[in-house]
Amino acid sequence: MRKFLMGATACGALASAALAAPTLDGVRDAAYGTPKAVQTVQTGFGDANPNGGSELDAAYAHIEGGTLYLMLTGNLENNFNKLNIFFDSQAGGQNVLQNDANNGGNNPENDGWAAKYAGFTFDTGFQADYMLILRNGNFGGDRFEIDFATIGGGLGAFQAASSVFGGSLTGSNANALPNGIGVAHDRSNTGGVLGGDQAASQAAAAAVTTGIELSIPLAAIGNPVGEFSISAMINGSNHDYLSNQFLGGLMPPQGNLGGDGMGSFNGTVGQLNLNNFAGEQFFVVPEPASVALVALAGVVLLRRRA
Ligand SMILES: [Ca+2]
Ligand SMILES: [Ca+2]
Ligand SMILES: [Ca+2]
Repeated sequence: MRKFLMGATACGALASAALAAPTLDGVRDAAYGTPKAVQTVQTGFGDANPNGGSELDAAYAHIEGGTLYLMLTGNLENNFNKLNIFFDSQAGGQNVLQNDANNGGNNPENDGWAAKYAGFTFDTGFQADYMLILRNGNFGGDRFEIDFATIGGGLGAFQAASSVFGGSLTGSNANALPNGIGVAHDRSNTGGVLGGDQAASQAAAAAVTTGIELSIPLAAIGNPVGEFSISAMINGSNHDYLSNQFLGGLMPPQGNLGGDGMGSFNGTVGQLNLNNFAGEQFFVVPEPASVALVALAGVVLLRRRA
C-alpha cells in the first residue's frame, strides 16, 4: 500500500513538473526542453568572462496558457547595447524594414531604431511584424529598459518601459509593458561562447542557463497560428553597428557585421541583407504540443467514428 502511494505521488510530481510553466527569473527552466537555436560563432562584442561583453548563447521557447516564454541565454553588456528581437508571427509584415513615419516610412520612432534599420533585409521568408528592444546600463542609476514596437504600425505604435527592475540591472517584472509582456534578467553567466570570430563551442553555448527571459502574451504578437519565427540580434547602443551575435547564428568565421557586413561603421545597418550570409538568421517556434495533441486526438476520434 505504502509503495503504491509513493508511486502515485511520484507520478503526480512528474506530471506537474512536465506541466509547470517556466518561472520568470532569467534562469532556464526544464519546461523549455531543447534549444531552438544554438550560437555558431564566437562573440565579437566581448566575451562576458569575467566582466562586460555581450553574447547570445542559445534560444529556448515554450508556449503555455496563451503565453510564449522565450529564453535567450547569454549576456547583454550594461552599456545600453541593444538586444533586438523581431517576431514574424502573423501574415504580412516587412522583409525589408522601412524607415520611421517621420522619415517616409511606416514604422514607429521610439529610440530611433527604424531610421537606422531602414533598408535592412531579413532572410527570404521572414517578414517582421513586431519587435522588442532590450538594453541596460547606468544613466541616473542602474536601469534595464524594454520597448515593444509594431512593425509598420506608424508613429505611436510602441510601448516603452524604463527601469523595469527598480534601479537594478537584474530582476524580474511580470508586467513590464502595458501589453502584459514580462521580462527577467540574470547576468551571471561566465561560460558560453568565447570572444572571437571563429566557430563557437556549441556545447558551451548550450550549457548556459542564465540570461534574458520573457513572458509574451500571444495576443501581443497577433495570436500566431501554427509555427512562427523569431530573429534575435545584438546591436550597438545606437542601432547602427551589428555584432556577429545572431540567433539563428551566422556561419564562422564571421566578425561583427557593423554597417557594411565587414565590421565597418557607416552610420546605418540598412544596407545589410541577411540573404548574403549563409544560414537562416531566425529560428522557428513550433506549434504548441498541446494544440498538436488536441488535433491528433481529433483525428483519432474521427477515425474511430469512421
Ligand atoms: Ca526561468
Ligand atoms: Ca509576418
Ligand atoms: Ca542568412
